[in-house]
Amino acid sequence: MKMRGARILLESLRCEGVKHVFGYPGGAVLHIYDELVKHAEELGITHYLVRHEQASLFGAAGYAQATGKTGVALVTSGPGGTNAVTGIANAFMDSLPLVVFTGQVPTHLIGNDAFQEADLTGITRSCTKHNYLVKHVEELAPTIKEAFHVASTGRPGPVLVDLPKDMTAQEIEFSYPETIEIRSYKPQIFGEPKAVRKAVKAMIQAERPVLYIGGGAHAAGAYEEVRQLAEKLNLPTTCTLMGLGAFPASHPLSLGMLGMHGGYWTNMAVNNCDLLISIGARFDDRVTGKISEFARGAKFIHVDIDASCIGKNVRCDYPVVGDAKTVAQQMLKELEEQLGGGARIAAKDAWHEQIAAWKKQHPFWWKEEGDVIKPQYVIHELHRITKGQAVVSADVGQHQMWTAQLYGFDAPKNWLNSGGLGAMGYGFPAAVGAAVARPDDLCVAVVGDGGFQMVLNELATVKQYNIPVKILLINNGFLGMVRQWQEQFYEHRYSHSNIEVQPDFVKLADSYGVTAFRATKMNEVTHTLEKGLNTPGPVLIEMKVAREENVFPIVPAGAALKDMILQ
Ligand SMILES: Cc1ncc(C[n+]2csc(CCOP(=O)(O)OP(=O)(O)O)c2C)c(N)n1
Repeated sequence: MKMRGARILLESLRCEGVKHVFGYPGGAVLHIYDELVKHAEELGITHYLVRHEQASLFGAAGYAQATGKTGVALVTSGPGGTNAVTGIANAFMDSLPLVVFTGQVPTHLIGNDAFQEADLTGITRSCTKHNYLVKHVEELAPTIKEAFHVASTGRPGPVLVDLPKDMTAQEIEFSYPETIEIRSYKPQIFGEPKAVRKAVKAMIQAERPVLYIGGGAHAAGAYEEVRQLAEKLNLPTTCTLMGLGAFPASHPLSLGMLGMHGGYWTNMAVNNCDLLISIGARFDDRVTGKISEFARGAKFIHVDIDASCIGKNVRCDYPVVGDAKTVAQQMLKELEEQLGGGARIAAKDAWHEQIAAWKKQHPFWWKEEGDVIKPQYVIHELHRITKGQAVVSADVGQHQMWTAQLYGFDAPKNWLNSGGLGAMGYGFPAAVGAAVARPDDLCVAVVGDGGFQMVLNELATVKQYNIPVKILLINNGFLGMVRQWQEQFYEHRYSHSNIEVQPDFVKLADSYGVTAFRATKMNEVTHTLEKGLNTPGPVLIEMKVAREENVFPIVPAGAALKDMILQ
């Protein structure tokens, strides 16, 4: 059957199993929106109208983080596309599978400085895994097929498809390709057996190993394999900010998060290990601190599906290119073989005792001070009340780090945040995406008053669709993380980080028709949280917290992990 391009796009989404799209209309995508209103229901696609294009990307990213499926965003040309760039860059940094459709001026006007023209493929070249400008309607369906394939395979990432308006108007016979073959794109799934063998030998012999898990374990779904490796080899296991939840926080072998705001015991373990086994992590500077001092006495195993990651930041003794789940399976098999051949796993009792002693010496802590609400206590209570089972989406700042340190993620895909780009404004719209994807789960957005003010217009979105996100606003009246750095590293000079001038958030939520509660004293925290979390529909829960609380430990920028400041 002949269809215009706009309908072909929607039919292609149906073929890809897409059920949810986050978007914002405009002139260049009007044909698509017209087909949406006519056919969305029969195609089983629900479109969520956000209130700023950035939120469509963050919504799609939250959807992807909470499910592992590809998130889809649709925005118009020019400003629609440029407003989406932060969200695209975020997905690129955090390796999230997204397909982003942008409108473009008609092909004959491209390069004419036409109304709402922006070179979106040019602008996003360095922050997409791949991008396409569709110039012939015959290419539309195959391009979409390819876009979904590229976004979700190998190291996932955002793929942009730029759609000139005439491409969505022209008619052609629709057929969707069943398979796709890209000659130059063949992600390596299996690790090279010799490399796996060498790595496993080192793992068996190590006396002070640490297993270091990153977001790649989520992307590959390597949960069971990672757990088995840790248990069989008795490996203390740490997760990056992006890896949290890939290994259960309550597991006896769990060390929690490492890096700039990692636990003292975790960073000490990494610093003193003799073998660091990295699976799906990229040795980000927030993890390593001063690179020349990072785990100096250790050998490194680095498993990554992206060969370009290996050796990029740290030297690597045992590189293994491959999918985290597949390589971990290969490692388990190899382990059995080497043990069957007489190899003996090195004893590690002294190592575990040492780590336990470090933990006892400096656990996470905070000081209670009268009535004033301590933000750490709020996160502690959130964990207790939700039994650690909520989907928690954080924004960026101090509250993000306290949540990462204290929520204790046991299950995968329950922790969403902007790790690589650190984009304020992520937490709330990402929680919207998660709540759309997982309607049966409690979704909480933990946000600061700075980041929330970047996206609070999305209160209209959650009201319009009755999306039951619980927004937990940790309000300290400061751009808290900036203020902390100014206090610690700029002699208390609080330059433009005070944001006490702000709306009455409870009244503001109320004006959107969103239920809101506020606590101002420690003894109000628990029941305010319980009331908010148990109220159906979208809810704002504001906690007026201590204004100048700091996140500890902190490794100063550029310092070695061992030089973390503890209080
Ligand atoms: C879009 C963007 N702009 C600026 C920053 C730099 N930045 C990092 S944390 C932070 C403060 C966040 O303040 P708030 O949202 O109130 O959270 P808090 O740190 O107080 O918990 C800022 C400005 C950023 N990460 N993202």
